[in-house]
Amino acid sequence: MKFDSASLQVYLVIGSQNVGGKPEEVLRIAREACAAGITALQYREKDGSKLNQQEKLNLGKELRTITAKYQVPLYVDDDLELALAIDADGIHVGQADTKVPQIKAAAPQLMLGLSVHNLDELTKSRSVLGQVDYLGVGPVFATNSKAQAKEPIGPAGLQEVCSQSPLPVVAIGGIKCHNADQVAGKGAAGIAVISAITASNNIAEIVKELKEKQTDEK
Ligand code: 3NM
Repeated sequence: MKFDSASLQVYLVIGSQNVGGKPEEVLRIAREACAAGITALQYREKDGSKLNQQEKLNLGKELRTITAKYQVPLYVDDDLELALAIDADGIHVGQADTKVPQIKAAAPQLMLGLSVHNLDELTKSRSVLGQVDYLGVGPVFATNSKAQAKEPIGPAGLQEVCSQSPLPVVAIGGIKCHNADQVAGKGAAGIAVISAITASNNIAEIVKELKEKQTDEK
């Protein structure tokens, strides 16, 4: 699949650890969110995930089926083997994860996202940006969804990184309906969320609102 920055508009990140360890909840939310119009989905088993390899593989395959049905690009967080095994469209890595050149060499067909938290990390990543499709930048606001999240950079910090980034940016961290308008207009192509969607009782409505806020402010 060829990368399109429009796919960053409303990007759901999800793993069993975000929904009380229940794979069937991941699937329900993924189905509802895809039907509601999310533009990308990242399967992220981390931060206390209790699934074993086989369970991850099973869940990943089911997510592949759902996302394929809705033509939503599927990324896997920091697990190249799993990304290849479930035929994902892409992989997302952090600064401390497997390095970009190794991933690109092993799987040139995968789209590739890289997390960058500030200008310093952007500068340090310059040499590999030619191999990367988009940057994940955050946390913009405080978040409870990631273990050892860094200090929030705020909308101004986001704007600063976006202004220096040669690549499209998806903003992440603590973004909800009530603060999404502070993120819009700062140069990001879209927003990535966990809890705004996983904790919602009305996923269709939340996805619609998050999308509208993106479109309104640009
Ligand atoms: N990465 P929520 S923040 C997975 O800053 C992730 O790189 C972050 O979850 C980063 O939308 C984060 O619930 C968690 O705040 C986002």
